[in-house]
Amino acid sequence: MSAATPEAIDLQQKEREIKLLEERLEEYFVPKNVAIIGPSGVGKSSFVNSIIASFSSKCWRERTKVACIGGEAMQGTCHLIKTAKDEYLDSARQKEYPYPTLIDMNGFENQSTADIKELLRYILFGLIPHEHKLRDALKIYSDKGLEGMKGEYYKNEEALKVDCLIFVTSTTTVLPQNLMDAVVQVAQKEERVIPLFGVLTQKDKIHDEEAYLTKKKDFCSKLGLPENRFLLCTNYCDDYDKETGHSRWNQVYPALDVPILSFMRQVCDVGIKVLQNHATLRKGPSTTPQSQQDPPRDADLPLRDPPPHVDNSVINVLAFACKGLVIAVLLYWILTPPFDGQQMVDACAQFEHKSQTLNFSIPGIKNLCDRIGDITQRQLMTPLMSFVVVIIGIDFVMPQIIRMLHRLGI
Ligand SMILES: Nc1nc2c(ncn2[C@@H]2O[C@H](COP(=O)(O)OP(=O)(O)O)[C@@H](O)[C@H]2O)c(=O)[nH]1
Ligand SMILES: [Mg+2]
Repeated sequence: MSAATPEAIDLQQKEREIKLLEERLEEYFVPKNVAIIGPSGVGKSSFVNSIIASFSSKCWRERTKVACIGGEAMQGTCHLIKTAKDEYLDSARQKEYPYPTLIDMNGFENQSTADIKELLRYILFGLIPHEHKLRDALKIYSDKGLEGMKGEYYKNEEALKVDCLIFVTSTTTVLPQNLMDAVVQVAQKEERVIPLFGVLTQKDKIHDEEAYLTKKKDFCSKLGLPENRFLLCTNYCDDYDKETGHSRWNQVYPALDVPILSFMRQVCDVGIKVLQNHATLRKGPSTTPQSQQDPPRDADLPLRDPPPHVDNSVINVLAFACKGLVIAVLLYWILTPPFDGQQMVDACAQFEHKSQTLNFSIPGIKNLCDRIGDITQRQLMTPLMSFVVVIIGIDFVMPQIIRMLHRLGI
């Protein structure tokens, strides 16, 4: 047997990693909202694209815009961009798994000011919608303060409530201590505690191993990251294409994918979850007075009454019950005979009595009267209800069966 090429081994490793990731994803149904934060130019958008490429077996594709170094676009568009699994996955089989929704954020610099922290708070609670310009939110804060922010965003659904936050910076830049401070405070020290991960990009640019190790140590200790929550990686980028002499447009690079995939397996683990997830930013008293000038410790900001927690499975059962009720009422109405069943029963009783006393029989009417129970509505109830239960049961079970077949690759 001929020896496998290094590329083949890498591809096999990648497939193994995807399988391991999917085994983790099998443990729950709703995709996690994973947000990426860090200062501009460190490779956040490249990292989002690299995660997506690592999930793919075809080729890298641009899903979120990468800035070009030195160009005007370097400042980025500063939007919050959500990319859900249905937009980025290639195969129907993979779409059956709750691959994460990735949230790319441009516009944060190395600051830990009150406005940055408040914006971050709104983002983490999912109140800033897809494609919203983060600089607009900061302008609202500077023009109208917290009341302005509340007026603008409290009405939004908590649609993008963040389940996991990845702080990205690069091996080539100075650690953004202020932004790291802000993230630790808002994501880790308030009521709702969000799991934090850290990524250092531009592994390909490390020349001084010792300086890198010092940076990694500082980065991990500042963010409180254990080894399993840290990743050093090279992203899909022009530099890597040049190094390999290939183009990412036409392929994936398993050597870049494998570390990213095993990191994402940690990020997507069902056990890594938000503490006090029910907490909400909405309702209750304003945080305005102190925060406008000398902000209090953010941990002290009052978090408001939690909304009633409604379990999705309860909603599902209620929806099925309503559907069952509607079908039952419709069928009852359709199948009700167009005559009064009781009159028919009485007529048959009289016929029975007369035919016995006068000793005669009319076979057609006798047959009809023998089967009277079948055509009056009361007797229809049992088959009717069984029918409804079977229909609803199929509704409930079919999606699970289809999902299982997809997973088996059928
Ligand atoms: N050499 C190298 N360049 C990278 C890497 N990641 C990103 N870049 C480059 O860094 C620049 C900024 O990347 P971008 O993803 O837009 O950064 P963002 O502003 O944080 O979203 C782009 O030119 C990327 O090609 C990497 O791992 N290695
Ligand atoms: Mg970007």
